[in-house]
Amino acid sequence: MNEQNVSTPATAAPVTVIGLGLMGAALADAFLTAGHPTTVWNRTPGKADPLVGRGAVRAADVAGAVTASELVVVCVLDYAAVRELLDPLAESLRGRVLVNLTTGSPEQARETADWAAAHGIGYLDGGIMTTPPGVGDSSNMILYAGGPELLARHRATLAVLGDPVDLGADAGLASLYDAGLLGLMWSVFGGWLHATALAGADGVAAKDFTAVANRWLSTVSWFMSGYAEQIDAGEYPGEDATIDVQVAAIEHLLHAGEARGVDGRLPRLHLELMRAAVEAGHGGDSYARIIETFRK
Ligand code: FVH
Repeated sequence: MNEQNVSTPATAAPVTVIGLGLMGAALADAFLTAGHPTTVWNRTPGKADPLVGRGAVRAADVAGAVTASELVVVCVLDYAAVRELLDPLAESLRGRVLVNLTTGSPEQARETADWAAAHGIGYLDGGIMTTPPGVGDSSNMILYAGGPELLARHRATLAVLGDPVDLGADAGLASLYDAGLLGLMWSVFGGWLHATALAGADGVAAKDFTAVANRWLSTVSWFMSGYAEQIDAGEYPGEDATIDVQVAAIEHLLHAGEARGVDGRLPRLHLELMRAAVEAGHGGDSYARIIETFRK
């Protein structure tokens, strides 16, 4: 146990963590570091050993884990595992708060919230927007949905995992945001890797290109904020740059890639989306207009 990392504020509430895979272990570790009395349980018991060595209490079974704390955090593979573990313990959970940080669909989240409500269980559905090494860093977000009052009551405890972002009363929204934000991440990764391959073909080191790319992303983020206002207004004036001008620009990306033997599927997809907007008569609009293609 690393005593130097563990502080014990008088107000640290007891918490239970069920599921000690890579993420669950990181969550339990963050609670311990912040001085919360932490009870842990995992299907494969040995995964609890390092946490027990840091001061966690090992529950003998899931029922013991559930009854050890008012706040019960679960982070297992999927919702099927959550329900398999907790359905038989609904009565033990009554009056407690279940925080489900397992990844799932909005529909699964809403169904689990309904199950919890039917049994008098407080329910928060969450989406962890980082990987295990980022848990405990307040610059990383953890999205919560389904219980603004519950989140307010337990904010101080949950804040030790990351910055809690309240998405409101609809329990499906953390999963919906999570799925969409992962899609955004994969699109960014794809564009960055394609561009890094392009620059690399002319001898540019990935780290050199990425330093410039990261600055560009903050400008792109600024574009997005402006375009979001257009989307909410349902109007897409091409007052900064039109789709027409971007069709011309993306041709250069395609040609540069072809000349260097770089796979062009990603820019061709963007060109296809832009051309659809142009063919529908919207070439003079801003790039935000392309949301209409996704909506179809
Ligand atoms: N790792 C990450 O970066 C991401 C970040 C965003 C959120 N995800 C989600 O977190 C859930 C758990 O992910 P994980 O990375 O901890 O996954 P594993 O290390 O594979 O651990 C899986 C745990 O689930 C337990 N488990 C699986 N099936 C069952 C079951 N039927 N009954 C009880 N427990 C079950 C497994 O137990 P064991 O195999 O050790 O016995 C692990 O504790 C996941 O939803 C991510 O999408 C992580």
